[in-house]
Amino acid sequence: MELPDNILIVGLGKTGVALARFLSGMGRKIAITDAKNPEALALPLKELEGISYAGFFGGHDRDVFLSAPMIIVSPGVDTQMPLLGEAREKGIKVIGEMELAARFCEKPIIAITGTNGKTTTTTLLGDIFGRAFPHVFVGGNIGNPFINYGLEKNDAVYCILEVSSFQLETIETFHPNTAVLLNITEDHLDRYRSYGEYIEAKQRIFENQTPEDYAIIRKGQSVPEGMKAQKLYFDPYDEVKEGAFFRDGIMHVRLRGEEFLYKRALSSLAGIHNTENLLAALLTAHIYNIAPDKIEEALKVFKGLPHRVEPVRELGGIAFYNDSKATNVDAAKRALEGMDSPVILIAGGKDKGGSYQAIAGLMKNVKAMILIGEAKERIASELCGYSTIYMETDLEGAVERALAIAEKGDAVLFSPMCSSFDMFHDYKERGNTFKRIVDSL
Ligand code: UMA
Repeated sequence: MELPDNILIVGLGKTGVALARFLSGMGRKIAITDAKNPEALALPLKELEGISYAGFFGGHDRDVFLSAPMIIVSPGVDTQMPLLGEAREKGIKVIGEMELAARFCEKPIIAITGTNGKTTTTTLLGDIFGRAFPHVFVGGNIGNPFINYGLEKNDAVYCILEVSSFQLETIETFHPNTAVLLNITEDHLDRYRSYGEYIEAKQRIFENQTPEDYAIIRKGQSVPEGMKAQKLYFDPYDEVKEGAFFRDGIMHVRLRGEEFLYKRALSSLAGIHNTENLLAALLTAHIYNIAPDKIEEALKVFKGLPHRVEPVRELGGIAFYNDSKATNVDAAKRALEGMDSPVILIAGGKDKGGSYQAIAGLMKNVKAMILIGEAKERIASELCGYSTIYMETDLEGAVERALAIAEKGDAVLFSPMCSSFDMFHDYKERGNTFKRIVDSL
């Protein structure tokens, strides 16, 4: 891709820092703008030491947006922002980091999206492929911006990428050889004008695929009309002719006339949602003819990720679980489905505009719900009558309340159903705070 001499980067988080390094390495003059002021950006600014750039922090200036021939946005930047609209009208090229990185990557891409399970599936696939090939790049929404691929002297055989709807919004040529769509449920309705708009963004993962490519899809999930890739389905309940399914404790992969069997018990990841993640990963691995013994090794070793129904501690017969990554209602629903003891649910955070009703049917197992954060009133109004509700001002208060009302044999589950940005930097900081509070009890 032809890059102009001057480029504006919008957002100085992980993506902005990686973009600045890449573009300055390409000899480009860069400007960086971020809505936050320099004090709040102390950490990323430190990472830019040694790089030359013009910084415009503490807001977004119109002249800055309209003066560069190309603007590259971070995923957290709303692509409907009026200043970006004005820039496009003026003929300024506006693209996202994922698209830019794709233009500099000649390796086959395996991309994974879905509302939930994408980090788990991406990490497991990275592990499986890492056993079969000398080097694979694992990145994207997982926390390692794809543009870092261009920074490494890269001998990766494959790029395995977690991609979010935000990243897919700004693609043009991004072309995964295999695209995995795990599931779509309501999320990010604070960014999208409708659920339909969110679905459309997610489905763009298939947009540039050709008949040589594969699309791996949860059976029953709607896909765009006219998509060209070969579709393979996975289903945790029913048999599929070709694809992957689960029956009587065995995961089956049927592909190109062969069938491969894996005991579900090889993996310690619990829950039907994880069966879905495993099926999607197995099917993807078999597309690339990875040997079953390598896949089995990875299944046995992979113990799941922190902040996803992570056991923290048992205290007086009460088990505490950190599920801070449950930033939407569907993730909390999956966590509740996996609990076989009575639950004290701690939830709340920054509201994303969706409905919380999806867990109503599971509330019979919830002895009490303790709510915190900006969303607490709305959650309470949607779920009152299903369980006893307590309101607390912070996570400490919520954990203390949970300890006071829990009995031996109960589980205290912190599954917020909301993003963390009302009180924390991100879900990791929120989960670590929860673990620290629980450990100090
Ligand atoms: N900012 C502005 N103007 C705006 C909006 C944001 O200047 O209008 C600035 C913020 O002040 C902040 C910076 O942009 O300083 C943050 O940019 P960002 O939100 O894009 O964050 P990054 O650190 O670059 O992380 C992003 C992804 N974040 C989001 O999509 C919100 C990370 O996914 C991803 O790991 C990383 O790029 C590398 O690809 C996180 C996430 O929450 C985990 N993703 C969502 C999800 O999984 O549900 C989509």
